[in-house]
Amino acid sequence: MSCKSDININPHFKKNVQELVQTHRFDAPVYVTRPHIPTLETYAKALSPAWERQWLTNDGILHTELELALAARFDVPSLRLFCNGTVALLTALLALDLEDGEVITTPFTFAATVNTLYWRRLRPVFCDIDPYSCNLDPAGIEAKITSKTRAILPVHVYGRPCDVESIQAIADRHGLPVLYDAAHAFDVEYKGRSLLHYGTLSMLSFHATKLFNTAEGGALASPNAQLHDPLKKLKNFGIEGEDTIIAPGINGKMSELHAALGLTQLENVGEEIEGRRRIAIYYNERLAAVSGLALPKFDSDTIKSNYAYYPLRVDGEAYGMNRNLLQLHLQEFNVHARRYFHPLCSTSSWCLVEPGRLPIAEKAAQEMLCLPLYGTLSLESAAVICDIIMQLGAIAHKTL
Ligand code: T4K
Repeated sequence: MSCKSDININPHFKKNVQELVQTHRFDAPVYVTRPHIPTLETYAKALSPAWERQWLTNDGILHTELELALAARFDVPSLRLFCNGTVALLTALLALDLEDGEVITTPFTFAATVNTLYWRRLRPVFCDIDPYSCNLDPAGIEAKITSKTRAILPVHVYGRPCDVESIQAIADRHGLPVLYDAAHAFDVEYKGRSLLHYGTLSMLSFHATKLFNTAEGGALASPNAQLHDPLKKLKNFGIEGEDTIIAPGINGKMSELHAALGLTQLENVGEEIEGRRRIAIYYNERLAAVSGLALPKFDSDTIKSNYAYYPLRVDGEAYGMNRNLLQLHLQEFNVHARRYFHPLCSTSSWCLVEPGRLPIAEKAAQEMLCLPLYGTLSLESAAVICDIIMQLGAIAHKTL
């Protein structure tokens, strides 16, 4: 078979794709995700206690209610809300007094994970990832630990749990804190309890693109209450009472408008997960027979998944076209799949790693494509998306 980059100039391929576009193009864009939102009436009702009190932020009652409800949901002794996940992560670095050293982390994540290190003059030391989970591979961590290492910052990518036991064993041997980026891990359980029970602190993101969202928002959770009070002060400029500034804190507070949105979501986030599960299982059934596509696995004996993403892995040779071309062609059908996570964080100019040093992550960044997955995506739409993917592969094989 010829090189799949020939596809765009091959007239037979083009003609066949155009014919498929005629019959399978969506009228409205199908995005990688859509936020789970209440009706405006429901939202207004949830917000009304704040309106009545004319109290919009700074520890409002809706904020407190959401904070307590989430702590109870995950059964953790400490959970603090933030204005977004990035500021939560930054505040965690401050709370753990991490500055001017090295942090061992993964290159296969959203830019925010690694960018926060820059703000504390911490140098990311990248370890390669596990080829299946795409999470930091514990096997590579110990060799990277030096006298300058201050912490380990793993990410539960796509909500798939990291190898938390191995990571904790390494951290304990070296006396290092573990700060999890759990932006994708809302409601994920490992061995019967929330994943947030692992590590020193875990950050959640409640961005509009997340399973549970407050438009913008985030949280820090911990299996112990040691940092519960300091975090409250640090996210409020580091002030204590009216007379003392205890640390160079930040404005990381979540407003009542955001908390109200979160409270409405809590009531039916289970339905959102169920809606996503139906689509993810359907994708798995329909796409299983397509050569060159590696499909995600979900729930297992030890893991309760949250179906936050549907990461499809594309082997270009076997499928008929590579991931980038598949993404481009899907756009012709108004299907907007996303290359989470490309580019790797290790390609940023401020922490550049030579190509070839992180081979497993580099391959994943070339091959992963997240398909549309959200609770209101209909099975009919998912069926059309599967048809398109199957037929694009077949056309590539037939015409090249
Ligand atoms: N760590 C990790 C591992 C993360 O994934 C993230 C965030 C963070 C840390 C930082 O947490 P935050 O500070 O954000 O709380 C999005 C999000 O902006 C970002 O929050 C998220 N990760 C990342 C994975 O995805 P983009 O550039 O893909 O967003 P955007 O605007 O292209 O949205 C994607 C699609 O979602 C759109 O095509 C349509 C749909 N969408 C989006 C928005 C904002 C809607 O339907 N409605 C909306 O309101 O980054």
